Amino acid sequence: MSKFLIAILLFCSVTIQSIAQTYHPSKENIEARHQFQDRKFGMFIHWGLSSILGSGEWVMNNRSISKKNYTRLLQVFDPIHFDAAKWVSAAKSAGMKYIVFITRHHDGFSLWDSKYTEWKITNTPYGKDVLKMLSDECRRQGMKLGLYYSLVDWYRDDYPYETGRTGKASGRTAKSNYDAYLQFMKNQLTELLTNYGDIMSIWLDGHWDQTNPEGSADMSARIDWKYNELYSLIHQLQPNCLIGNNHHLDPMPGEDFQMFEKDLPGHNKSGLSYQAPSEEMPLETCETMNGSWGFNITDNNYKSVKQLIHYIVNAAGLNTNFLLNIGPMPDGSVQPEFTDTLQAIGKWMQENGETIYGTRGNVIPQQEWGAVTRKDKNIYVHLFSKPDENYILLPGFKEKIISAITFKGKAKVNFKQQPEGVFIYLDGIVLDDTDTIFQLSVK
Ligand code: JFZ
Repeated sequence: MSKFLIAILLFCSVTIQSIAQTYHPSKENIEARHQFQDRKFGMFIHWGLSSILGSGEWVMNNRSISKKNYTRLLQVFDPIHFDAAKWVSAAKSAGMKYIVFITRHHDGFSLWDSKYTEWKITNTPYGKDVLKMLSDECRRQGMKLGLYYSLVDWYRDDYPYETGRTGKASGRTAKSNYDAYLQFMKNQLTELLTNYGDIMSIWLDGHWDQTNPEGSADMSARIDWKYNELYSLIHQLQPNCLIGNNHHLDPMPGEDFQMFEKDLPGHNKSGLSYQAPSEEMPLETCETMNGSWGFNITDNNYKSVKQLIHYIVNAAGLNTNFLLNIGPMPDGSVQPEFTDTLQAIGKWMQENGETIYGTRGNVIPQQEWGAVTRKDKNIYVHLFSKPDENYILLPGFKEKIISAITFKGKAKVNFKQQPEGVFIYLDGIVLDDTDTIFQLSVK
């Protein structure tokens, strides 16, 4: 081959690649992103066969359960107290504006009546399509619905388990076949995006199974996931469905929001968030109410109402949605520790939601004392605890403030605008134990 021809071929392949990597979200998709950001607070639901064992959703992997043994759960699953209306009402009364439901976790079990597998809810004694009931109920109650879909599969032979980090005790011996597995995922995603109405988001998870552990220097994937094929299928089926992928890396072309796990963007206490927050995309972070996603019978490490309210506010201050998880029990009911906390959060959101919903963050850099949100001409300053001084400073805030009041009670608050920022004086103000909110109005 002549050098010229090689050069042309090289040029073509580079251009084709860069075409595949450019993604121009549609107008309705951009609009859906804004609406998603306005919603701010959602409910994550981890539930499935694994719930029966009361040991979290990774139990198959963590207890090295083979496929053969795990399959026994199929004849046991009978969630007689599952009531979609109760779940959706619980989310609604907590002030949550969307639900993200696990349709298929790493154990590969489908919680809907999929044509493409026998490993599904309709083959349990329960026999009913819970996703159908949940999506109908969401529509009835005006709740948006997103779907979690696992990329890693501990059950199927065609998933490239040989190069995967998890699901090693499944007992699989057949050679995997990613193309077949990809087709299976496409078929299933097509069902999910065709038979259950408008889907707000597809929440993918499992990329990390094919990489070195988080924080390694080399984070390249051991398989080509062909995300462009999955992503374009999703966008083709529902253009305003937002794609997020829990790969814990920088956003990839075709994705519509960036997610964080068990941390605020820019923080990495959990060791799962090395990625820098995107400045263009909506952000979301998810967190558990105790320490577990799926039902865990010994996990009593519940977060307090106050902690979770601070999480919502801090997230909003960082322009981030908060997706708070429940792991319902195997019978479909939700334990009172969760429902009580959700009720209390809901009461707070009812009184103070105006300072959260529809706001945007990053008004000032993150502060020790709390967080700041903004909607149009209103700046909401959230103070969590009494500072050492009798004031707080909003560093670098330059816009002209015309009034400052307490959000609750609307009492006048003293403030001073200086070159270094805005001082809000706390003398004479009764501080709230959870969050004292000041409302500043700008010109
Ligand atoms: C993932 C899931 O594995 C988990 O079960 C849950 O659904 C959560 C929301 O998302 O969390 C992860 C992701 C990656 C690792 C661990 C947990 N990892 O790389 O070790």
